[in-house]
Amino acid sequence: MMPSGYFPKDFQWGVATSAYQVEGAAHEDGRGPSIWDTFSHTPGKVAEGHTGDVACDHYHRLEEDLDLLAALGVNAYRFSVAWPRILPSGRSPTNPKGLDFYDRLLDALCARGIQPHLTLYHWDLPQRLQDEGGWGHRDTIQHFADYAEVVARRLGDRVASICTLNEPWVVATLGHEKGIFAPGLTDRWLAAQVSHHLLMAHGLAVKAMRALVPRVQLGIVLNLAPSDPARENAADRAKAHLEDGLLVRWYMDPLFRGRYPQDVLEHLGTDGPDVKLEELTLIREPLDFLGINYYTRNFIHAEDPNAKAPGKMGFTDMGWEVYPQGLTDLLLRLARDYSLPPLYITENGAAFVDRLEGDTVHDPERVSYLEQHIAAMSAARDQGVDIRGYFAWSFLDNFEWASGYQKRFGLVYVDFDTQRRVLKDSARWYRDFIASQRSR
Ligand code: IFM
Repeated sequence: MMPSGYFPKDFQWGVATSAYQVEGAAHEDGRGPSIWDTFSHTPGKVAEGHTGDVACDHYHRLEEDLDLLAALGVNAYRFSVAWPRILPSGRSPTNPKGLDFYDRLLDALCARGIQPHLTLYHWDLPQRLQDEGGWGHRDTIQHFADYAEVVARRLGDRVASICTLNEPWVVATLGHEKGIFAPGLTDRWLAAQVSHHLLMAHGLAVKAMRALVPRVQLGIVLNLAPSDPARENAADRAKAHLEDGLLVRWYMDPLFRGRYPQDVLEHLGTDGPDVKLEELTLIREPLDFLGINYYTRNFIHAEDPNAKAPGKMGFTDMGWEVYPQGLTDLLLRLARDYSLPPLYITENGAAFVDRLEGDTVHDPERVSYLEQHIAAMSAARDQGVDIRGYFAWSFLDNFEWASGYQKRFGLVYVDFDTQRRVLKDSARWYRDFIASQRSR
């Protein structure tokens, strides 16, 4: 079955990855260490002690992987470049071999007619900058803008878009408040400063790149979800509103309205960031696109933080509710509440337990997940939301952060012992779906 809806011929159908999750070659060709190298090598931080040292070995298998990408028929590929591969200590001097790798990646994509969508920061801060205070230190803002300039100058001639940050909520909250992602800190005050510094770094980088690559679409990617009250009572509704503030409005309001939400500032109290007017102006720098990563909704119960959502369509291997309606709801709400640039669904996908059977992996749940979410996106488009592309997460099974290699999100199965790649049924389904769109 194919999702209904009409998508224009130039709609971007892609898949996504990120550098640390797929590249491997952690110590090669002058790459410096990042906070995820340090974190994953710290005992107890990642499931089974897995690290991204080898990952999918994509660094050495570039051509083979891009052939596979081309075989899927995608016209777009979203990937990130590793800051510590390009600037091993976070600042100049640049590492020519690091830039050469991405140069080859872009040439190889262009040769295959696939549009490159580049992300500057998918969580791999150079360790040297972390040692100097990381995102908690204001100097990192300028270092990021300098890095953005280096990338724009060298790679900006072949990319369709550049995204500054992937999921700043994850960096601030999971990395600096909950401590479950690198750099593993647990300080709410610091997390709030970090979120503000990240947004300023985003604005400064956009400003710097705009002058250098006026043709390239510039934007940011946020992980967003509706926060639905578990019950129809005042307490659940109030908690859900706050959760929405922390996840959605804390990022959307400064980016598109020029202010932080008052209720969240009050909630943070003295832990809130110290914000100046000119900083809000910087954060509000106009954007060409907003990327949205959607996986599930939040289900909010005032007293029980572990309240389980109904899950009428099931749960993924991450324990996340399959809830495609949430994507439609979210998109309609954002279009209603904000004056938005064009949108991309920059990530959407699901981890399920996959079993390799000879040369196949049957993953009907993933097929159904993709189909339902594409239909949910289509429903929002039909109601007028301007969505220009969809990227399935992920192209390959890869290093799923604190879950290591235990959770598989790929359309392509990776045997991590042999590095063999095998198309799952979902990859074939996506290929056929894209082909059916082209032949309409
Ligand atoms: O694997 C991650 C990705 O790096 C960022 N967004 C969510 C994905 C699944 O957890």
